[in-house]
Amino acid sequence: MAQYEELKQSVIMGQRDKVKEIVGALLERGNNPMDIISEGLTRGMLVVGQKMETGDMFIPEVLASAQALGAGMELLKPIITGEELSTLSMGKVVIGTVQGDVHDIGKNIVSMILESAGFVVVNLGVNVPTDKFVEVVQRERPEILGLSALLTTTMPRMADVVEALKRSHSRDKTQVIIGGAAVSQHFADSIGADGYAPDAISALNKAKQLLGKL
Ligand code: B1M
Repeated sequence: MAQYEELKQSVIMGQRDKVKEIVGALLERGNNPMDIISEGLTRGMLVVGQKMETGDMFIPEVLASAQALGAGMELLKPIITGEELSTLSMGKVVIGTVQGDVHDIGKNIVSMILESAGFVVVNLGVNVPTDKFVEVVQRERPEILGLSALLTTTMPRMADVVEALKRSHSRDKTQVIIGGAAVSQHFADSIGADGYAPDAISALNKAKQLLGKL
C-alpha cells in the first residue's frame, strides 16, 4: 500500500510531523493499528538500521528517525490499548532495557502489545541496573520479567539479572523472557531464561504460553 511506503520513508527521513499526519490519515481510513506499526513504522526503522550499519546514516539522523517513530506510536498507543483491552488481567509483567543500553523502541512496542492484551505492565525504562530489576521483582511480584538488549556488549547484563534473581530467591516465582536484536534462543537457553521472543507478537505469545493462557 502506497501510504505504508510513504510512512516508512518518513521514518527513514526522520520527519516527525509527516509521520503523525500519515498515521492519523491511516487511522481515519480504518487501517489496523498493528499493520501501521509492522508495515510502516518498523519497516522504516529496519532500513535505518541497515543504513547505520553501512555508514550511510549517523547517530543524529538515527535519533530523528527514532523520534519520528515515537511520535507515530504516541497516536497509536491509546487506540491499541483501548481497542483490545481485555477486562481480565492476564498477569503482571515487569519490563526494562538492561544496564548500559538505551534502546527502547522495541521494548516499548512489546510493552504496549502486552498491555493491549490485558497484562499489567510495569515499564522500568532503559539502562536499568541489575539490582533495580531484583528490587522491583521482589516488590511487584510479577509473573514475568521481560529483559531487552540491543547491544552485544549489554547482553551479559541479562545473565547477571537471572543470576541475581537466583541469589535473592526470586527466580522460581518469576519467568524471564528476553528479546532484542542482539539476543537469540540459543543465548536465552545459555543463561537459563524461560523464553526468547524475536518480536512483539512472539513476546505476547510466549508470555501467554508460559502462563498456560495460550
Ligand atoms: Co543503536 N545500535 N546504538 N541506537 N541502534 C543498533 C542496535 C545497531 C545494531 C546498529 C548497527 O550498527 N547496525 C548497533 C549494535 C551493534 C551490536 O551491538 N551488535 C547499535 C549501536 C552500535 C549503537 C551505539 C553504540 C552507537 C554509538 O554510540 N556509536 C549507541 C549505544 C547507546 C547505548 O545503548 N548505550 C546506539 C545508540 C542508538 C540511538 C540512541 C541513536 C538509537 C536508540 C533510540 C531509542 O531506542 N530510543 C539507536 C537505534 C534507533 C538503533 C537501531 C538503528 C534501531 C533499533 C530499533 O529501534 N529498532 C539499531 C539497528 C537494528 O536494530 N537493526 C541499532 C526497531 C525496533 C522495533 O526493533 O528494538 O529490535 P527492536 O525490537 C523488536 C525485537 O527485537 C523485539 O521486539 C521488538 C518489536 O518487534 N524485542 C523484544 C525487543 N525487546 C524485546 C524484549 C522482549 C521480547 C522481544 O521480551 C522482554
